[in-house]
Amino acid sequence: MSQATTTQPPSSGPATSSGPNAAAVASAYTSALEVIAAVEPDVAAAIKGELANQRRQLKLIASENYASPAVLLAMGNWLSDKYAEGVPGHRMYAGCEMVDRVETLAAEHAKALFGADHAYAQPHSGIDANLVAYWAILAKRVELPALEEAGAQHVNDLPKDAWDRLRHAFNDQRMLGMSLDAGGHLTHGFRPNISGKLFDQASYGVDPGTGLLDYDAIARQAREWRPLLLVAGYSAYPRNPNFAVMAEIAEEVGATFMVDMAHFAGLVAGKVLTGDFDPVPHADVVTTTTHKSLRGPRGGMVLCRGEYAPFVDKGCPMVLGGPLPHVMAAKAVALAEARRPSFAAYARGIVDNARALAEGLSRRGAKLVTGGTDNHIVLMDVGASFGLTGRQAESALLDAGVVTNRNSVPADPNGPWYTSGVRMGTPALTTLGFGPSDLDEVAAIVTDALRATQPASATSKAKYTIDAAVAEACRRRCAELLAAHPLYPEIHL
Ligand code: DSN
Repeated sequence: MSQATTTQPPSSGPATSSGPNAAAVASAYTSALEVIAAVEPDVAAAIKGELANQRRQLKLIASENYASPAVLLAMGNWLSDKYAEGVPGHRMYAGCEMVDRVETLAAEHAKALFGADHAYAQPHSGIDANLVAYWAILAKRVELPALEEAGAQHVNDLPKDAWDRLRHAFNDQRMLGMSLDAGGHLTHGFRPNISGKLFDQASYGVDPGTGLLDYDAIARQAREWRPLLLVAGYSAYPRNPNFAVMAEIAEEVGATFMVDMAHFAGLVAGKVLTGDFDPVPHADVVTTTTHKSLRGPRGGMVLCRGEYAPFVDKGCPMVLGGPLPHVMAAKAVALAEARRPSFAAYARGIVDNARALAEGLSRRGAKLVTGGTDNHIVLMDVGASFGLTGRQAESALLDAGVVTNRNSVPADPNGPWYTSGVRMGTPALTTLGFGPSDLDEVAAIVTDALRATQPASATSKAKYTIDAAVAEACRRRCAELLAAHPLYPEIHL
């Protein structure tokens, strides 16, 4: 396997510090911003403003991170100017040698890192990766048998009546996925997303007493529902699903097993999740984003067994626009970083920090969904803990210098907009070099801020008041933590 040759951050220390490359990184950004400012100064100002904001606030959004300067710089260049529909060596445009090179590097790094048969690095986002996966599964499980039955090689060869039957068959398939209020994702068959309009979806939830997945109940539901596709993966579940058990359930009912590991790909890459908890050996298709715990550029990726590869590779132009070669280059850099031993230490740090945050919150009286965490997520029930809605708590925490997002809790009385929960995650702060004692102080800031917050009236689920002196003290404590763990310290703007 070839290694990425791009300049990379040092293999120890926070990934946001460039070590011996610090001067080069500082000068690259200073020069780039000068060039941008000469054309549209407001854009240069917004870029600087975003860094200032990120330096000012404690980032506890579970799906965000800080990519390294090498990853960020790999995106700002002329690879962006190339069209490259198709796959490496088989494109619709001439002159794609360098795009082939970066796409192949990204795929090879991903295969080696995750032990996958095949990797497809083109998806532009997690939604796109899931769409590629759904259409690949439909192509293999529904379209291919229809073509074989008609003795046709290609959909264009089907007579109109056979094509009409196939179009209806695409829309007549069943999916079983995790319910939204248990921590599932909108793209797993919910009506506001295209997946819910395409598939007839049923959801599995969690045990109402423990908040944990109940595999016997899921198996019973799968036997009854007989889905074409069983989907596992979450965006707000603080424990680790057992993918070996889920794969057995899928096999028993003849379903394709897909795992969306967007949230926890970094924990898989860093070998925190192994055996039954590593989705790659157990699933037919695995989708991910590259910018969450994996700490790469904003984008998506699909891994699959060899038998699904020819269908996955048709993602563009099936559901994707032209690939983004500059982003695939950055994915290759990030995946090369994730293959280093330091990334495994980072992944362990994410989980240690999440535990410290959960313990710190619980010790101070907060109620957590499932009582704690085994992964990077802590889901706090702010209704039960502080008498607030998620919306009120999210806003009050922002006043206190902490960025989170509100999230439903199981059987949420406040619905998906106001919610009763606040979701927190540790990938970003761990990248900055925060350790468990820092996360205990974060837990103290969060609980101090929320204890000083009240609903503004009995009728509004959004309005709140926070004690101004407490908010100011919390912001000062956040600033102290961030000063000890600076973001891109070499960049002075
Ligand atoms: N937006 C992502 C998250 O925050 O979990 C999922 O799509």
